[in-house]
Amino acid sequence: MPDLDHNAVPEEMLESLRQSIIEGAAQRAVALARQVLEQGLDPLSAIDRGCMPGMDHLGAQYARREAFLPDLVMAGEAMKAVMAVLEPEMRKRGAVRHTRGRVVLGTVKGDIHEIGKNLVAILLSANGFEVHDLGVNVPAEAFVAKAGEVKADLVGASALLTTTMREQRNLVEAVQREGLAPRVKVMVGGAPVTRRWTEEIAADGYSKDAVGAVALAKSLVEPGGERS
Ligand code: B12
Repeated sequence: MPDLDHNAVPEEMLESLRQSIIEGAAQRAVALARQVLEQGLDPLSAIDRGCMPGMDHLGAQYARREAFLPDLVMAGEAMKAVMAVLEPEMRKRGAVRHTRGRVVLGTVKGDIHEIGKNLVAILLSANGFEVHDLGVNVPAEAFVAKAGEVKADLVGASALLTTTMREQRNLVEAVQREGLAPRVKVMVGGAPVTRRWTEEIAADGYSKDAVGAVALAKSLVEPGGERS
């Protein structure tokens, strides 16, 4: 039997794991994640070297219009399935996953549109953020209470109706009133939301899509991150 380079086996598997995330093949990704663990690779490396590069690659493809919304959704679901395997293993080994930041997310009061918000949640968690999704029809006070409870870095509010956008203003004001600002940043989104509206209500940033939301979140939590 030829000598095997011990690193070559996991590396090859990691490449397949990356590929399965890009393709949104959840079952294959889960099987590969299990194999990688069996090979002795630690779960953190599986995430950093297998899953994240896959998500980054797809994000770049999306920006170049070489991948589309359903691709992102499927990759996000595959990532979620893999995390369900890796996270318990990390806890068992006492490994602490580096969190890019804690985000409290929801659709504002009076609004039940959730598809875009869910996509933002999936991509943020897939990219290393700890997401606390409060669902839909969320009053400003609930965002603020949760942000305090989990020591959030970011609050993200989605609004799809011109009539509910004003709840985003209420949220910005509540965050300021409760003394969470400027440590806790507010990002807003949803089809009717514009940069102009973001500036008018003094939110910290907005993005027109979920990939942009990830970039925005990174820039807001990283030291020296730009306020957009
Ligand atoms: C699906 C849909 C529904 C579904 C929602 C199902 C669900 N579970 O979410 C149902 C049928 C329930 C619904 C109900 C209503 N809807 Co509706 N709905 C839509 C529709 C067709 C698509 C929305 C959608 O999911 N888009 C796809 C996602 C992926 O895009 P997105 O939400 O914009 O999210 C992206 C970005 O905006 C951004 N983003 C989103 N959130 C966030 C948050 C942050 C923090 C960041 C950074 C980024 C970000 O990233 C996302 C991903 O890329 C839109 C039309 C449209 N084209 O937008 C109308 C639309 C939003 N609805 C509309 C209306 C009027 C209603 C109703 C009032 C209808 C009625 N008379 O009952 C009710 C409102 C109920 C309520 N109280 O909320 C209007 C709003 C008009 C206006 N200007 O206010 C629209 C524009 C349709 C229209 N042209 O008239 N709706």
